[in-house]
Amino acid sequence: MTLERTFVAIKPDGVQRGLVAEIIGRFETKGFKLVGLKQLKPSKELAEKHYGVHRERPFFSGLVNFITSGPVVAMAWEGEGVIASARKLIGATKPLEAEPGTIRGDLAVNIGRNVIHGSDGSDTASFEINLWFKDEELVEWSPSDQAWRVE
Ligand code: 3AN
Repeated sequence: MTLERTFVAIKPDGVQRGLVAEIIGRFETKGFKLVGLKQLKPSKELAEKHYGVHRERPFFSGLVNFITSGPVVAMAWEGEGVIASARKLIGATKPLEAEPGTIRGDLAVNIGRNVIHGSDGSDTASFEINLWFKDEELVEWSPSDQAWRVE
């Protein structure tokens, strides 16, 4: 079994709409392990690094303004296959195309207000976890019921 970690962030719209518990619950009840969690108002520098691949896109400055506008709940989740699974739990970027049952499919309607971010691959997951968290903010622990999740 290869354990992976991924970065997930509840964006300001998700926090403002009171969806934090609902969203964390989706990952918790799936069986993934929370290894990092904090709420912050991201700096412009952090937001620009995080969305660096979109620097040339027309929505870039709006995206940076939005993500820096309010609280973001940043999380690192661990588990087998968690990077791809988190993307499935999150659903398609355009919420109207996201399947019912996914976070965006159930909780959002608009691409610019799609409530959540999840790393799209192993390189971005490591980059984003290192960008958002210091090493000492990530907690190594073993769920006491692990034997009931994974054989
Ligand atoms: P995802 O978050 O599903 O990986 P990306 O990486 O294509 O999607 O886009 C990053 C973020 O940029 C999206 N979550 C969305 O908030 C925003 N975004 C993408 N495309 C647009 C767009 N056409 N207009 C406004 N915001 C957009």
